[in-house]
Amino acid sequence: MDEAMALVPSDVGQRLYDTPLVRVGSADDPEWEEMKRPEAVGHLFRTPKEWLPEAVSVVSYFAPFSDFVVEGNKRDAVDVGNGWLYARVEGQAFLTEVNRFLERWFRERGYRAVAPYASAGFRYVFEAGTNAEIADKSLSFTSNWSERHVAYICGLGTFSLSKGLITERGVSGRFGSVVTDAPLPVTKRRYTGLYDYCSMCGACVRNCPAQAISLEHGKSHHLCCSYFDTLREKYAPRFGCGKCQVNVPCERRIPKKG
Ligand code: B12
Ligand code: SF4
Ligand code: SF4
Repeated sequence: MDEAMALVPSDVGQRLYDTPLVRVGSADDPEWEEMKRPEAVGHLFRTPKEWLPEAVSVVSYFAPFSDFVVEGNKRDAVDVGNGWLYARVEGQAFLTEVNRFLERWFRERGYRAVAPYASAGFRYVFEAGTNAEIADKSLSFTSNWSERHVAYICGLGTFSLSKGLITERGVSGRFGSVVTDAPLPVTKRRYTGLYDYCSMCGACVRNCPAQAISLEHGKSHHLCCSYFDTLREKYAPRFGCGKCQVNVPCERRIPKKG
């Protein structure tokens, strides 16, 4: 965090991320096609071979948020911590650079590589019909490269009630990935179920200021996103919330069940 970015002088020099977790998936994994099912990501999703026809491996990483980011977002039940705001905006810009660095790293060694989320071909839609570039106006809250679904296939972790992906280092953090034709050792998934790492404890339900999560119906992207819109003005040019990812048993680890 440098002086130009910092909201208050004491934030200068703070780190946003801890050491990442890295896992590798096979581009031939039959799970990629499953992502096109409407209940998974939907037909917008592009498999690794649709991003790079020669694809062999997918490298997916999780960058856990630092204490500065996580602890700062716990101080108030509603107000968003400075670190969390930086992590959403500058922290994501940093990961976009990491994704591009990974592309270059493979290319300089003679391999092909594409980082979909950092590429010009990445597409996402929030509320249905709001993205002019997406022909199917019925699609909502989806993308052509969902980093959590990619991480799930690559062995990084499982989904949860709050819809965040829980890794061995918890849910508080962000994901990135690169598709390459480099042959790499594939990680064995340590889970079989979509929600294996979630204890269904309900702490995220109680934390959510938008009442967007319930034990009965899971998480509503619509309520979460509408709440986000109310925060954009308050924190402009930044935004964020993430109260479902702090002060919860899955914050930094796989929670105990029972
Ligand atoms: C659109 C989007 C949003 C939207 C909608 C959320 C969403 N999940 O789609 C909004 C604006 C609400 C949002 C909010 C936030 N987001 Co967001 N967002 C994205 C984005 C750009 C695309 C997500 C996407 O493609 N979703 C696809 C849909 C289909 O996902 P889904 O509905 O959750 O999937 C369910 C179904 O697939 C279902 N399912 C049913 N049947 C089946 C069958 C199979 C086989 C499978 C696999 C699944 C499945 O299970 C899934 C989970 O329940 C990604 C970046 C990216 N490129 O991935 C970041 C991303 C998901 N966001 C992220 C973060 C951090 C946040 C916020 C914390 C923001 C903040 N800074 O405060 C909040 C958290 C909200 C929450 N509780 O999840 C992180 C996730 C971190 C994590 N640990 O999971 C991502 C990956 C960004 C990143 N670079 O890391 N986000
Ligand atoms: S707080 Fe509890 S219910 Fe919510 S995602 Fe984490 S483990 Fe699951
Ligand atoms: S990001 Fe905020 S509004 Fe969205 S589900 Fe999590 S706690 Fe609720």
